[in-house]
Amino acid sequence: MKSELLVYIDGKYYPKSQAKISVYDHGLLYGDGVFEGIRAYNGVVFKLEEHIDRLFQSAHTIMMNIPLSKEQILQAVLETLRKNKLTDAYIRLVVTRGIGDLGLDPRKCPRPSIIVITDSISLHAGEAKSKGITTMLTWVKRNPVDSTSHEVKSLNYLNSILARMEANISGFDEAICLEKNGFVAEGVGENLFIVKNGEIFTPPSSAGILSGITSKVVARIAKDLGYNVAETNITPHQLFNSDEVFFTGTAVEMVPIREVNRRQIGTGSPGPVTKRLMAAFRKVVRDPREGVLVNP
Ligand code: PXG
Repeated sequence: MKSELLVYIDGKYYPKSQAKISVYDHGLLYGDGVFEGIRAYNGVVFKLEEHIDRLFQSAHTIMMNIPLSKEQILQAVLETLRKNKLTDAYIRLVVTRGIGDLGLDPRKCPRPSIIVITDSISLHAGEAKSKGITTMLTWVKRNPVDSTSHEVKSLNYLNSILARMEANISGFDEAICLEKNGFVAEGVGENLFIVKNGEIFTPPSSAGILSGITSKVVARIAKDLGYNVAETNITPHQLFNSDEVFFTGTAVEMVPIREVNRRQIGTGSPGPVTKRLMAAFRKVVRDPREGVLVNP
């Protein structure tokens, strides 16, 4: 029998079935905490330092002092992977506000808890990547920047979960959220790009979206290949009439979108720019210079 995966919680390692935190943890009671989703490819943790930087930025905004340094967090991630003998993995790094009382005041929580889950992943997502996925614009607006927006990668994902549920019950693969003025924002856990006349556009951070690590890499790849890439407001009409549309994100990597609210995008199959960027992206994620080695 395969032994259970080990989970890091506050400096100790527990088998998955015993990896538990308190019901008084404000991460559970109020969604008070921050997280990162990270991938390792072939013994390299892709953009690990960037993910840890973003984790600390999220924590800074919610005024939570992570009780370890960035280097200590990085070592905890690597050690968890090594203990589990994982070279290709999905990593969930979570920092909760910690144990408090039954009131939302975070001053009652003396010490945040740090959790590192490393699990195996299947690298091939089936037909989604070769054929593209169907999407819908939902009524669930992305929270604005003067609210609990997705700029902070917090444990509050109900906004995304509501949007995803609408896609599920309507028979679409994924949802796309608009921001409060009606411009296109992002997917539930993915950033969005469109291609029009050979140029590439993506929504600005004023849309209340997460500043994606994958989207930054994809934009850089596109620029290196000679494409113009610009952040700009995108209307639903512009989205429907794009030549190509795709999502980026740690979980989905890059995935083409072939339909939005039953409007076919381009030819209805992944376009040449998307395919070219996907091929380049596949190489970049396996480049040791783009991440941190699990076994240095
Ligand atoms: N927008 C939001 C709201 C996200 O949560 C992204 C964009 C893409 O960002 P990155 O940095 O990953 O390129 C995310 C990331 C999941 C899952 O389990 C979701 C994310 C990351 C990892 C796993 O669906 N969201």
